[in-house]
Amino acid sequence: MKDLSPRPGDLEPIETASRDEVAALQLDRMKWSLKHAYDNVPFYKASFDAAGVHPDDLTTLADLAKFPFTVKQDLRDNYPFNMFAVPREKLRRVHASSGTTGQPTVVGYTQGDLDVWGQVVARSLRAAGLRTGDMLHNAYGYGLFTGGLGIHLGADALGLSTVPVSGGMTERQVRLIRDFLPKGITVTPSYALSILDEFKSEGMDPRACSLQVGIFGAEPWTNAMRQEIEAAFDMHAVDIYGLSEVMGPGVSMECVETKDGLHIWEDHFYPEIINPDTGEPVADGEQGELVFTSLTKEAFPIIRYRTRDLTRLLPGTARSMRRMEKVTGRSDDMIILRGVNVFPTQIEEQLMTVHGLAPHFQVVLSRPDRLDELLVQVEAIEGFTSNEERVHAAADLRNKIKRNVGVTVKVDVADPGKVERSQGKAVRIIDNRPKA
Ligand code: DLL
Repeated sequence: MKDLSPRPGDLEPIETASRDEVAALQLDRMKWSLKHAYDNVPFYKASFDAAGVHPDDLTTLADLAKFPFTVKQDLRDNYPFNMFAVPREKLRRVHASSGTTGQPTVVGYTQGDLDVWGQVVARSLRAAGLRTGDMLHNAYGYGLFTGGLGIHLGADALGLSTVPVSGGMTERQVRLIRDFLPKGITVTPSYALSILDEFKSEGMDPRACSLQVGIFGAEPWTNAMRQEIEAAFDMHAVDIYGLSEVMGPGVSMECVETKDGLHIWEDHFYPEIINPDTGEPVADGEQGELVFTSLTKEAFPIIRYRTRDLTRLLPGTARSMRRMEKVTGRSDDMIILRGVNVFPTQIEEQLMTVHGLAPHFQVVLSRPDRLDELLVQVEAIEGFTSNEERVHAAADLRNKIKRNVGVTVKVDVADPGKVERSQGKAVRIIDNRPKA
């Protein structure tokens, strides 16, 4: 793999500023953001008043803990535009969740917000090793989802040659990579695997393609998956995180030279980790739920938003900003199987170690009697056809999950191509249990 580390002069001053400088900037901006939300969004005025706090009560960063949380339901209740702090005419863009599981949530951006978004995504793409003039194959979905257009904004700001291919039409993805010779690809890790399959089925060697770095996010993925993808494509694989409510992609980013977790762009997004049961903040280094407060957003300020993502905060390394560890899962993706907490990423981690199994899987929950059952549906790799070998691989995975995750599951090894493919975020959990 090529060395893509930054060169002297590549970074913005804030990326290497002292912690004191970062904290001073954060305090100024946080005061502004709380006041902006309180003065312009009736929801925040009501929620601060109900909690007996006022923006003037914030004199240190730690005072933020006095302020109430914001949750997804608050956004739903204020559908479509009641969370906005600026008149509708000031919006230059709206994005929304797909709304497949209820009322969609809507987010909006002023021109100033789009400029900041472009800047943090440009910073993220640069942290991955891309430079002005490089070509980027952007396979995140374009549309209401923030992935495609958010990455595009940053690619424009950095001055990349962007191929806005969006998700889907996998054969065309491979053809364009082959013909255009992009240096980077932005895509969900699960869809990257579909692209990999397509390379192989066309008899092309993915290691010989032009890609030097893949920028993967929008869903959880493991370090085991990183190794698999890096080996398959002979390219770097780095993690990008974000959520629409806070901005979109580019809230935090892993640096290609260290690959040790994601630096949060703390000059714009203030992170906290809380105990998800009590809501109390926990110290850096401790696991919990990630909470964000926007520091500069104009159209859609967001105060103490509970992401449901589980991680911990770590000190900066390649940049001054603190890191978050790879997200292991969302509290609402957590399966509680006969009393044990299980995340799909833990299953992924185990199956990557079993010979003969492909990294395509789904977890099917059912309740045949009164007890929940978990079936891992996974695919055999091409050529792994003998029934005996498959039975052996299934038993191996079952044992590893029992030993390392602590639950008894069933495993079904299917033919290659049998597990449904995603073109964006993978659907990992199929819950067939009767609804209460
Ligand atoms: O997924 C934004 C994004 C697009 C991030 C492209 C990275 C790349 P939402 O659709 O609002 O926004 O979904 C946000 O996706 O709360 C996490 O649960 C999950 N997620 C996003 N990035 C990661 C990641 C975009 N790198 C939700 N690792 C978040 C794990 C991630 N989970």
